[in-house]
Amino acid sequence: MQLYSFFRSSAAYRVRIALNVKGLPFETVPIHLTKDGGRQHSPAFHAVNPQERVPALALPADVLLQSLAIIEYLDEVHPQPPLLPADPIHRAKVRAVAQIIACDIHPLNNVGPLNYLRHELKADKAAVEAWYQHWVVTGFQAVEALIRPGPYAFGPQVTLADICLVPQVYNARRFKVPLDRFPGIVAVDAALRELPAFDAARPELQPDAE
Ligand SMILES: N[C@@H](CCC(=O)N[C@@H](CS)C(=O)NCC(=O)O)C(=O)O
Repeated sequence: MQLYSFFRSSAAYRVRIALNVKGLPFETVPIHLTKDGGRQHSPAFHAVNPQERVPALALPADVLLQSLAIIEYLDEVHPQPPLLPADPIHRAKVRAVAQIIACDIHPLNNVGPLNYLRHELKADKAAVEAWYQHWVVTGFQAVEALIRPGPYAFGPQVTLADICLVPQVYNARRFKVPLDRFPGIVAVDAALRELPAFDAARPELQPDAE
């Protein structure tokens, strides 16, 4: 498998973690999101992903898009270890936390919207940072209330919620969002980053890291 990735992309970071948790080898194909106006917009990558975003996972005969869809595919085809609990109520709770991060926090703080704030709406650096922090804090308030640390977000098994949480905490730290109000999230993040599958996926260790 080939993973079209950018070292700092939190959506690609999720898929790297999932591949590592499943023990699946993959080759990284770096797509730089800012050089040359963003290489995700190149014709070559457009042919891979018409949405012009990473991640994309190339299988021998197909390409999968969208981190959550890719991770659920991996979980269906390689069920061990499972990334969702067996109980339907517990599955829904894990998916809810994953979706707060992937569908509610991340899209507002993504490359495209931040560039729109900077270039179209002429927001200065302080305003962009305030926007970024606001949406992380709002989302993390919900995540903090919903997780049940022990040691991971929903107990001793790594789930989809954990896979979404660590990259979002990484991003929050990068943008200097104060995390002291979220002791549960901080503890879960620290416990997860001890795991080799999470450690190997971190941005600094990727072949395209800067
Ligand atoms: N919902 C998508 C988000 C993918 C996404 O937006 N990726 C960002 C990097 S984290 C990207 O490629 N942005 C490029 C751009 O907006 O031009 C997923 O979960 O895969």
